[in-house]
Amino acid sequence: MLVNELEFDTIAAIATPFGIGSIGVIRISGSKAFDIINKISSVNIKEANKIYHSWIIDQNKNYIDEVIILPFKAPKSYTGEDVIEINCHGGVNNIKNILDLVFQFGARYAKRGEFTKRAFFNKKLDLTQVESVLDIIESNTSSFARKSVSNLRGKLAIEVKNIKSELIDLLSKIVASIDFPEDVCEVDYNEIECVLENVVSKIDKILSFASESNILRQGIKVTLLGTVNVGKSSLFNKLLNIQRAIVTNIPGTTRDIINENIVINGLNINISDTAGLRDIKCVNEVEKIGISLTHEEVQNADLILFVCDLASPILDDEIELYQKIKDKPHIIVFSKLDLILDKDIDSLLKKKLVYFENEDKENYILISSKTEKNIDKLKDLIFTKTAYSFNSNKEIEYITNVRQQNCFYEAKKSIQLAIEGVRKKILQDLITIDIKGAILKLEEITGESINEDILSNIFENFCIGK
Ligand SMILES: Nc1nc2c(ncn2[C@@H]2O[C@H](COP(=O)(O)OP(=O)(O)OP(=O)(O)O)[C@@H](O)[C@H]2O)c(=O)[nH]1
Ligand SMILES: [Mg+2]
Repeated sequence: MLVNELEFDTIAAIATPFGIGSIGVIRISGSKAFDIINKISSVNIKEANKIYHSWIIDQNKNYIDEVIILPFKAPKSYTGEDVIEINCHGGVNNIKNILDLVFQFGARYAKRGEFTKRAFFNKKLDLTQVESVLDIIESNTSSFARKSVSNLRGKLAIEVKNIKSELIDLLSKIVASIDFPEDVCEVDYNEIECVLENVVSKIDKILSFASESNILRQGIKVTLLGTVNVGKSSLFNKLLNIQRAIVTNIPGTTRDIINENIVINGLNINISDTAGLRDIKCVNEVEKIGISLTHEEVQNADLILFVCDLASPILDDEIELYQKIKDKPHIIVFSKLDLILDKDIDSLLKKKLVYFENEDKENYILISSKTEKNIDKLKDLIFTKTAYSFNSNKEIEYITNVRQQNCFYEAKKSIQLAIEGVRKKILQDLITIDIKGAILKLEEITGESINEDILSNIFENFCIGK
């Protein structure tokens, strides 16, 4: 399989988004890249790392576009092959005209992630770097993009290699003593345990940033919940700063779940507005469906904003609903503050809080979507609440994804088995089996040993042209 993968043909694709823009970049990679460009360029392209100003010309000597051409020679390119980048004028049809010519002269359309796949097979990038490329492209927040760059620079891969080389050194010592018992004495069990413990603590350090990594990558799911007409959609619109959801004084306005993303202090928050909950007997079929969707949405929420109208008397439905969600992470949002006279706020709040088991100050807030009072404070509260395991001041040293984390957990499991063996002083030959198991799992992280299904899975997430 690997051999076939290495017999690459020449591929091409647009590397910039397909649409209207001042510049579009077409990338060609493979052994025919220079041949192809020289068949369609007004200037002869031969030297690498030079910038050529040229025209693209078709077989009938028609001028197609004025371009800048950047040639790279293997192995000094992104893919490790000969690469030509054509900077042309943006615009779907112009790019298509040039790409058609490139295809006519022998390139084929690149598949998803194929350029990066070639970079991986040509050892220009290891698998952690490949995954960081995807993270950088797809990051929802600038903080995640910035953090992902550390892995593109090889931060995770270098640490994995360090850990692996400690295990390989240990393994070689043990194997040498087994193979040449007369010449090499048996490795001291204490020494083996010491190396293995050290490896576990290094893996633990990487894994200690796992939940922060996951939060940075996926963001947090926040759901607005409450009875009808309490002001959920009004608050949703204020948090987004756009009129996204319909707001009326008719109870049961919202039916479908509406999802949008906002960024608070560098954290990606996926916020959803839901149908207000009320007695299902009083509502029509459409609202019934909306209500059942709300229940599902609450199950998946990382944080619930329980909206309660401060200006209206508390409802039985509200008390019942609160009992259902009180053990999940939540904030009680008392809405419509502008409708209450300042002098009445404290006593009203006191009365309402009784129904909410007199929750602590940090679990509730009073807001007005109309005057925007405390909307920014609510955003801060959402951040501190959702960031219970995420401290933006904590320097996240290692960014990992779930695949990498699973490999680390598996590697750690094998080493712990080896440590148990060491403590029982079992034959050192048997201990090597678990050490080898851990090494294989570490190699899976960097892609030195990996199965084809996992690889395909990773590259299928890429876009065409990357
Ligand atoms: N004065 C005042 N009125 C508000 C405020 N927030 C919402 N309202 C009004 O309350 C009514 C209901 O608001 P919505 O935001 O649609 O309430 P909802 O909870 O989404 O309602 P459903 O979708 O029916 O469940 C509308 O008439 C809003 O203008 C507020 O902060 N102050
Ligand atoms: Mg609504």
